[in-house]
Amino acid sequence: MNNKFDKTLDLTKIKPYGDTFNDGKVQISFTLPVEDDEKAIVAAKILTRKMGVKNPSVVYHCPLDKGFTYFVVYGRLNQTIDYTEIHLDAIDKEIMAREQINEYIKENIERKIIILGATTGTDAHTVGIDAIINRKGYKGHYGLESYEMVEAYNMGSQVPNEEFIKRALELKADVLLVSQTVTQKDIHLKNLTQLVDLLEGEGLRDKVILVCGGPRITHELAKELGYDAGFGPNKYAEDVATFAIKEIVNRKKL
Ligand code: B12
Repeated sequence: MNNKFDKTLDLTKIKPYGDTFNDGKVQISFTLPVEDDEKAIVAAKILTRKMGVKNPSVVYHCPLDKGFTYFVVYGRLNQTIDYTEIHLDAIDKEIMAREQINEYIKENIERKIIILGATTGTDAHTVGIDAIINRKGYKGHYGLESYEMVEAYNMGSQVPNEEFIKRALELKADVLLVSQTVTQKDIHLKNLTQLVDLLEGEGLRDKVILVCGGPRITHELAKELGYDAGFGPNKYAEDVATFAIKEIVNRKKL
């Protein structure tokens, strides 16, 4: 056994790990709008050095289209971060199963809860909201429509915020679920905050549990935008249902 390698785990100074512990090795990929040639490789190295990466080496490059080149660059980072300094406002990690959720609602809320969901604004991605709401669910996790104690409605995609709110009022929804694939220069973040503003304008914001989700959504981002919670990839109906029912019960206690 070779003992010359650093094996120290110091959570106040963590850095990336590639080949051996604390070696700082990273792999970065990006595209530059130039032809795939020797000059482009030098450009990729200069750019990576500017990112703070030491000894960059271009290990892969290929033309994506005329005038566009894709690169993979390896290198080393000296920077460290203090992992112990990161404090998140995290969502409860104990996720209930569908049956437990139904039982919890029966015992603590004593009526069906009403959940309305949509992909709002210009966003056309429907698969995320369908995964959460539609009966068949996603990856073996049944959707909210299959929950005995949940009345779930899915408005689909490209739903204007005003229409979403109108339907929420008609249904007297307890929980609003918004799916958003944040892209196109962040126009979707503006759409998410517009919904919060409109709900506040209607005096509804505190009366509903407002949750968003999508491939680039984190709980932290959702809170920043004025939502009660946010869910990203690998989250399913039971994650959001557990959060929502606990939140309904907590609010009743206040
Ligand atoms: C299918 C697809 C499309 C289809 C959508 C059709 C449809 N009916 O949905 C079409 C062709 C319309 C499309 C269009 C575009 N797309 Co598109 N699309 C995809 C693709 C291939 C799959 C997305 C998907 O269905 N994922 C599966 C679902 C289940 O995953 P999910 O949405 O993340 O949902 C999970 C979680 O996020 C979470 N979740 C999601 N919503 C919610 C909501 C709540 C309340 C909760 C609790 C949880 C939750 O739960 C789900 C299950 O775990 C992805 C690439 C990829 N492989 O992911 C690109 C992708 C999402 N699209 C992308 C882009 C850029 C676009 C366009 C802007 C392209 C363009 N320039 O025109 C347009 C936008 C059009 C518009 N107006 O919105 C980018 C987004 C980049 C980014 N920043 O993240 C991706 C990642 C492709 C890429 N690599 O560039 N797209």
